[in-house]
Amino acid sequence: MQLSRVSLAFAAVASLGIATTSYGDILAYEGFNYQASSLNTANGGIGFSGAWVTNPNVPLSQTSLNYPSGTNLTPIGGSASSPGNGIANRNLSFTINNETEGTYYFSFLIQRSAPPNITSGVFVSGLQLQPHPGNGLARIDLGIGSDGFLRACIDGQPCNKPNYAIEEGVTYFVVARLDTAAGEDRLRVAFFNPSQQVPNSEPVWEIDRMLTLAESISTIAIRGGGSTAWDVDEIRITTTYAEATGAIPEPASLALVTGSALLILRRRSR
Ligand SMILES: [Ca+2]
Repeated sequence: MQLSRVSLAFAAVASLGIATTSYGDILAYEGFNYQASSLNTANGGIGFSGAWVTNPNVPLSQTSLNYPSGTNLTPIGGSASSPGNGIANRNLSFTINNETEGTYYFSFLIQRSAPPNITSGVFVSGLQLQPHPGNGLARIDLGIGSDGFLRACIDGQPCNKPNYAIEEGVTYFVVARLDTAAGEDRLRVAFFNPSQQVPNSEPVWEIDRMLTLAESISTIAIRGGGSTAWDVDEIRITTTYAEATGAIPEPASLALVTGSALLILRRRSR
């Protein structure tokens, strides 16, 4: 009897917490929910202006990559492969102005599907955030080096990387936070392997660097090169950490309500 009372109280607290929490806005989402076999001219998702333009072809799989276990997000549709030594661009329907104060989150799934290849130097393949299709100015690269390491790079500046290479055939969840401001901007990145719990509050970021982005961000790109074969899925751009990761926010009021509920239960049990 007492147990069911406790369960009901927590169910009520949980539903209250969710019902009163704002999750902010998803600015863009691409889950690769397409029947076609290639990405060129695909025009789904939200937050985009126009379709994907790929050069060369980007093969689509009908199977999604998976989030780390316990992540409160569900992939849809399939996933995309890397475009060989090419690029796939898609314009956003909004612009991130790097000279105005703002906070943005980016998340996506990435998996390396071939051994490292460093015969031609380290080339970074991955998701690019850039001002114009293909010109590479003020570009942020989040992805995989041809040496097999995860990397976060800013165009023309040294890359940052965690001190481990990513395993072939293992999907990693990449979460990034970009704070824009007049003058210097700040980029933070964390990588989660399939068994790592994505925390409900912001993680200890593995990469945290200041940078100066000269232009706005209005395009995303899937960039291939250096013979690094990889897959990408579930691209999100949001204004909150919760929307980017599926984390359940913990509003201050929830702690208060939980405390009150426990107090009531203690009184009843006496
Ligand atoms: Ca998907």
